Amino acid sequence: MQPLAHHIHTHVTEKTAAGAPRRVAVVPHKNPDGDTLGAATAFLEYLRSYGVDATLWCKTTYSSALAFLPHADELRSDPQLWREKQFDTVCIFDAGDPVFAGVQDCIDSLDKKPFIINFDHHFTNTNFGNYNFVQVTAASTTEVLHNYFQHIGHRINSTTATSLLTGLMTDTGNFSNPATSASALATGGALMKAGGNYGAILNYTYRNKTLDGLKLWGIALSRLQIKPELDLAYTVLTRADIESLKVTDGDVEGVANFLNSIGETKIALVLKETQDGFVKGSLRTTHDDVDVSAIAAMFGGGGHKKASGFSVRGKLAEVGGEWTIVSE
Ligand SMILES: [Mn+2]
Repeated sequence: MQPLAHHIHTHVTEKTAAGAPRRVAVVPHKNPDGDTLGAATAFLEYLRSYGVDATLWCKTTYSSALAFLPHADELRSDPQLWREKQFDTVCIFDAGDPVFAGVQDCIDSLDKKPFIINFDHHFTNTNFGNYNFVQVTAASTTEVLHNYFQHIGHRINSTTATSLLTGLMTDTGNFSNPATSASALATGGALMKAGGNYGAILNYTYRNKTLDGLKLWGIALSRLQIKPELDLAYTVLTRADIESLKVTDGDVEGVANFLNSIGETKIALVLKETQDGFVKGSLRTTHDDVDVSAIAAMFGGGGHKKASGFSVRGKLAEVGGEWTIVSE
């Protein structure tokens, strides 16, 4: 058995000094995607099977596309719950650090510093936990968690398999983007065998486009520009675009992934205005000789070599037929 996995399993399942079960916060990162919420809900199911007092908590709620996930309806977002529950252990999924996860303030509000367990696959992870189960070659945090369950010999039920398969499918673009490794496919196969509901995941997370969502894609595609000197294809979405249609930020997410299928350039970029006065950039590449996390880092962002992002204060403006970011 892998020692670290064994230590984590022992920690979460053992009783506290007072003889009570541990009080564990299970935390997906804010604005949760399929990977972080899939991992967190799978971990919640695992903890419950050992009688652990586990609470699913996230700073923000999830999109309707993820409402099918088991336990998603139990998700709490009220910061005062941390004062009430006084968690002794905090498990964070798919986040490079607790600030990105959106729980640093909550951790600081506890009377006693909690024990932190960190499950992730981002190579920018700061190893912020007391235990860090971080595997940067994994396609998703749910693949990391699947490895963890294998190490401790935890048998996966169909509910857990659906949660884990969701993260694997959403982070690999249904096994199509460069994160799709042999082990990702093998893990996907194992999860389907364990009862993971591939069809339901596909219907909820992918075949879920609305008419207004597709119209937004139309706007994005009509503004598409190529910068040959930067090997870049880019487009922009303003608040006015997003607010003129009944769409959520989730509807915009797939545009960068879609632009990544352009063969003429190596880098895809989508700039979108956020509600709070920022411009968010989503960078993608399919090429091994390009590291888009380095580009994101120049703007204070981060992420993966092939998928990264950044946020800068400002808004989008069209100047002489070209879009730029201007400060307000
Ligand atoms: Mn992930």
